[in-house]
Amino acid sequence: MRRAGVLAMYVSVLITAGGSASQSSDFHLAGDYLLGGLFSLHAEVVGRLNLSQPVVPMCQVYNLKIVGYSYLRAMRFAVEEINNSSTLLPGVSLGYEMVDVCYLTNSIHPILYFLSNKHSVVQLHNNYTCYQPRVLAIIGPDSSEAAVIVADILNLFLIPQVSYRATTDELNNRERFPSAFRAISSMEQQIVAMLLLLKEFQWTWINVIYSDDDYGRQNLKLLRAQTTGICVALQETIPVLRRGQLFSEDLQGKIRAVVSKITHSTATVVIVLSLELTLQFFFQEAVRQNVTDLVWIAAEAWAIDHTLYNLTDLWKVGTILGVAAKEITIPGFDDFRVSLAGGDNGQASDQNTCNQVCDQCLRVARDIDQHLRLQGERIDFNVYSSVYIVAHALHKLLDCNATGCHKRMVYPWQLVPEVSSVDFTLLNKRINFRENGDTPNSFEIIQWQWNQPYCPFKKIASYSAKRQKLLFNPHDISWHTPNNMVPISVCSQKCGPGQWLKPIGFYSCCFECIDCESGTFLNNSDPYNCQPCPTDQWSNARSQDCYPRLVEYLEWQEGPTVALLLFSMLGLIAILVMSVIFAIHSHTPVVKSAGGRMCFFMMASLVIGFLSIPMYVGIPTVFKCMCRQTAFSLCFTLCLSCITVRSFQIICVFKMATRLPKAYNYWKKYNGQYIFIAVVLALKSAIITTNIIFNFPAPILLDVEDDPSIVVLECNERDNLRLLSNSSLDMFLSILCFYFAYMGKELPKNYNEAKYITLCMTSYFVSWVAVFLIRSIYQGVLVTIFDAAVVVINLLGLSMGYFGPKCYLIFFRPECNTAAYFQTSIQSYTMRQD
Ligand SMILES: *[C@@H]1O[C@H](CO)[C@@H](O)[C@H](O)[C@H]1NC(C)=O
Ligand SMILES: *[C@@H]1O[C@H](CO)[C@@H](O)[C@H](O)[C@H]1NC(C)=O
Ligand SMILES: *[C@@H]1O[C@H](CO)[C@@H](O)[C@H](O)[C@H]1NC(C)=O
Ligand SMILES: *[C@@H]1O[C@H](CO)[C@@H](O)[C@H](O)[C@H]1NC(C)=O
Ligand SMILES: *[C@@H]1O[C@H](CO)[C@@H](O)[C@H](O)[C@H]1NC(C)=O
Ligand SMILES: *[C@@H]1O[C@H](CO)[C@@H](O)[C@H](O)[C@H]1NC(C)=O
Ligand SMILES: *[C@@H]1O[C@H](CO)[C@@H](O)[C@H](O)[C@H]1NC(C)=O
Ligand SMILES: CC(=O)N[C@H]1CO[C@H](CO)[C@@H](O)[C@@H]1O
Repeated sequence: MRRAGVLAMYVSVLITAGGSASQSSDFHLAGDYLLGGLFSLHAEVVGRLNLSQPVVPMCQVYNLKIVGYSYLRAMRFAVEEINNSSTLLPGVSLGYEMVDVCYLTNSIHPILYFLSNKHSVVQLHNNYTCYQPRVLAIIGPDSSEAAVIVADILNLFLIPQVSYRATTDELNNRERFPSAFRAISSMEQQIVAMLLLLKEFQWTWINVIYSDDDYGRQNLKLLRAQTTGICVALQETIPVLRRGQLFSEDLQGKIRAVVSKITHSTATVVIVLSLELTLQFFFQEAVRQNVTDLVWIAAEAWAIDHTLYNLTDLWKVGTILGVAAKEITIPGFDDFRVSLAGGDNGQASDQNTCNQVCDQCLRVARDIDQHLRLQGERIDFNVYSSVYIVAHALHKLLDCNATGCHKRMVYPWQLVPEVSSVDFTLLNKRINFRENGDTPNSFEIIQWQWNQPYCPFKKIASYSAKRQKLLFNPHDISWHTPNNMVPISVCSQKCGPGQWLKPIGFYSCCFECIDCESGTFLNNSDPYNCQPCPTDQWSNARSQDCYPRLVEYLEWQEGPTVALLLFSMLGLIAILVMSVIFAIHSHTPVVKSAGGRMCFFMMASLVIGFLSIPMYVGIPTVFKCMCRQTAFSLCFTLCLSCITVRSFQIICVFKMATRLPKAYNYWKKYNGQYIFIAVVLALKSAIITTNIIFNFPAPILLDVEDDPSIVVLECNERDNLRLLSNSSLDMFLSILCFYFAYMGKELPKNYNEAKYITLCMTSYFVSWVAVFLIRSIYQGVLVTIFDAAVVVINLLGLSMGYFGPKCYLIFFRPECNTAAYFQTSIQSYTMRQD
């Protein structure tokens, strides 16, 4: 049954002549082992195929593609060099069979030819383990599409295939293509290089045009998958001429529309992901429509295409940059390319298959020799290295040593593992398939130059696949712009510092710039949102950072401070002077009636009060806040209680002493006035202590409503309840004071202090009401000034209002300051009473 399955069927391959080549030519070279080469010497542009007959298309009817010939010669050069070499494959001769695939048109026929045996027969088996096809390995073909077609067929036969220009990532698929290798970096690396180029010049707004074929679509897919931070303004296809199709009006119209869209786009950078042939018409149309000053980024496929380079007036379209294979000079190849090696220029008389002829190749190559030399060996090196890869694999397979090889029959599938494990150095370049089945021959960025005929494609940067980096030679690029400025291609200009991006539509590259509000800032890590400043910091509008808020407090050098200090100083001096006067005149009736020793209590407390004024100035500290809360409060209460007691005593002397002599005696005996003062002070101290415990007077930062850039540093005493409890005792004392003053209003003039006390108390009441009001309306330093001013006014009021008139009497009315005078006035009072 199994044998029946192994049906032997013979496929006859169309052959024009039989037998193997005996003479060297561009297409054949006899050897112990043959390599197949697939090159595009012609490309499909003109002519119509005859589709009504099953014949292999003849490439000669198409336009010549001279770079293909250069690649073909590179293979020939490599094979001859290996033959001549005494170290690589010593004693073994390599041969080749090369066929023109004319781009995509003729891919299958050459494969059948390579697969067939000496008799031009491909046997149909189930098991090709022992099958010996014509060639041992295949180099090429050039385009990705053709390479995939060829690989699909070869994967059954496990014939090693090394592509020199097919960048498609499909070939990386080891399961699908176990025997396909690539001597060029992948499409993906090309896209990475392009994106790095965009990034380098900050082009974030781009047009992409791609050919309507596998090459265009695959590249586009890779590009779109990686464009983070880059927006595609316009994405258009360029129609591709199909097999046998002629360039039509319809096609022309489509191209015209694409060019027109590009001219109207706001993006100035155009990425062109297309094979070279499609672009002829496109760029002709671009020139016709006067497209200028754009930046074109060429895919590897057309990056060094000399036919496009030679288009009339193409220089007008702007700057053309391209991702090209690295240039590696092959010594001797330039001369070899145009030499008539082997005495045969390709018109082999014994050709075995069609499309192994190119009458004009050598002549045209010689015509443009100069140009080919200038563009440098890029893909040529890939072809050259492909041949070396196979040769090294064979060298290993044949167990070669320095002098010879173990020549024997080998099957192509035996070569596959050797190819995948090659590792050698060629022209100082390490070659292996360690990474993804690619050789590390990477890309570089070139610029098309029209004004320098000796360097049409100038290298401006090299791409390192390992580091994913472009290394630029600065100043190498000449832009078609005034002052050689780098062209700008952005949807929206960059925002200024402190502006956030408000996206327009769904493009991340198009945005409005909006200023961050004050109190917020823009952290560069998030350009789409302004972030609020920390609470102790502030920012102006359009800020990138916050600064600490301005801390305000009453400063020493300010006008109000100076005035306050001046007044308290004067008050202090006045009190000191008065205390001296009182001390000198302590025996006089005026001093005695004013309270005698008690006056010195009051004066001392007033001195302390005045000394506490500097506590309101400068940076508040816990100590200062504590002083503010205690010093004045205690002093004031002490003074008040003294005055109250003294008023009470006078009333007593005149009224109580006569009516309630017992009570008066008790009062005198137990020093009632000091007990009273002590009790009041104790009460006050208790109130203050409670306040301090419940509301510790530490400095705090307070916001100012009108100006958020400022904070006020002040003592934590803005508690009205506390204020109220603090002054309630004082209030009570004041009211008592008032009451006694009122009761004694008919007393002798020298005992009657009603009007002075009223004055002091009124100023006290008014000022505290004002403090309440000011505190509820204003914030900030003004309140501190006001607090201090109130303290100064009250202290001055007490000292001037109470002690001032007495000093006046002592100095200017000494006649009133006598015991006799007091006696008289008391007598006249008692008389009036009666
Ligand atoms: C195709 O070939 C046939 C036979 O040679 C011929 O009659 C026909 O005109 C050809 N068609 C074209 C389009 O050349
Ligand atoms: C190989 O050697 C021959 C003569 O030995 C020489 O003519 C030819 O140029 C050499 N080929 C290469 C590629 O070196
Ligand atoms: C294929 O043929 C070879 C040699 O004839 C044999 O060793 C091998 O087992 C065969 N493989 C299969 C799957 O039949
Ligand atoms: C291009 O410019 C030329 C001359 O400057 C002009 O004659 C022609 O009409 C322009 N073409 C287009 C499509 O604008
Ligand atoms: C460019 O075109 C001119 C004629 O238009 C031709 O003579 C020249 O050889 C071409 N150069 C290249 C490099 O193709
Ligand atoms: C090299 O290999 C050949 C054949 O395989 C063998 O005859 C010869 O002895 C080897 N020479 C050396 C130096 O190993
Ligand atoms: C800005 O953002 C970065 C990263 O999120 C963070 O490390 C940094 O602290 C931020 N800066 C400010 C001022 O918030
Ligand atoms: C070792 C070997 O076979 N060398 C041959 C390689 O090919 C050239 C012709 O191009 C012959 O001259 C060498 O003998």
